Amino acid sequence: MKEEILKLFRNSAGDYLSGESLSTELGISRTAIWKYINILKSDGYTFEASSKVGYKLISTPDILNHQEINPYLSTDYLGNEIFYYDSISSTNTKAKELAGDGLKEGTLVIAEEQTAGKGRLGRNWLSPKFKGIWMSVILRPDLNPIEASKVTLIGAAAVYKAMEDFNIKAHIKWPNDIVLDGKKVCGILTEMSAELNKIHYLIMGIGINVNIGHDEFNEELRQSATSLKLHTGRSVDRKRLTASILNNLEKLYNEFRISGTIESSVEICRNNSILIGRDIKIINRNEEVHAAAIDIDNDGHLIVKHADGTTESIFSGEVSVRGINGYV
Ligand code: BT5
Repeated sequence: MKEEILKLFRNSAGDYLSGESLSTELGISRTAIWKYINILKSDGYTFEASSKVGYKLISTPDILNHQEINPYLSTDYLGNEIFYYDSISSTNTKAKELAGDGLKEGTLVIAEEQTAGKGRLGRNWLSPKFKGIWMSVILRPDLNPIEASKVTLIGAAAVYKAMEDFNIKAHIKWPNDIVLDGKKVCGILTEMSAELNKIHYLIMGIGINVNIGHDEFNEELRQSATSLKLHTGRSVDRKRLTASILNNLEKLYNEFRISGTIESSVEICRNNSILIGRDIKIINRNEEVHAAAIDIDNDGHLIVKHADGTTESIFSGEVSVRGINGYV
């Protein structure tokens, strides 16, 4: 009912709605309307009330639940169902649990804060409350498990496009980072449950530093991480950005579902790559190799050229890539 009341206010283009009209429209008593308005107030919505003309919605809270994201979503299935948490250990862990219970492709888990956010290979992911977008999507692609890393590129391309919608020009650092001003602003963690030749489900976890301030990063991250707010100098609307990522993700993922190719995503990753044309370090467990990044092929592999002139195609798996002198 809360969502239906909000919908009426959103459609009223900032006008007052009387208790009576709300009551008639929704088929509940005026006392019930008044109760719901009070609940919405305690959720962080503000209303102007006038005894003559009724209520006007003044502002909505900066939270990422279904009722706040849905008005900006144009997807068919991504984000239809949203599991929203004020605080959680890791949205990826929760999404895995839900996927194991059989929840549908497109189901989204989103939290205002993660207390044990995960990076790749057991690394940590800083996820302070209300300052970022910490979310995981359940996907069920019909794909051989060795090709799962392709999906990470679709995620990176979607985040890139969403930032572009906000006039923010980022770069993609293959395979799973988005970079601004030479620093990491977003990381993607794709995890899966599979048999030898069949994926049961895949979880795409996306973490974006939206409104994190300089002081909220620890000493180490200050060198390598940034946020959209630090880059633009102003707060960025997390709801619209979340919806824009999902809108872009569904488009790019649909191409893949229908044709099996990730060409549009690869093109975005290739054209906006921070690595191509640079000398890089490829770190695989304890081994470190220097090479020149020269391309990303249509399957999403990074093509590098070694000092002896041979080329190699690298698929993300467990490798980390760094610039010769630092993060990029
Ligand atoms: C990643 O790992 O970049 C994947 C991050 C995925 C986070 C999302 S949030 C929603 C979902 N739920 C989760 O639990 N995770 C996903 P990797 O490439 O391994 O990078 C991890 C490294 O990035 C760490 O070792 C730090 O050095 C650095 N790091 C940690 N937190 C950061 C942050 N907020 N911003 C930038 N860098 C960070």
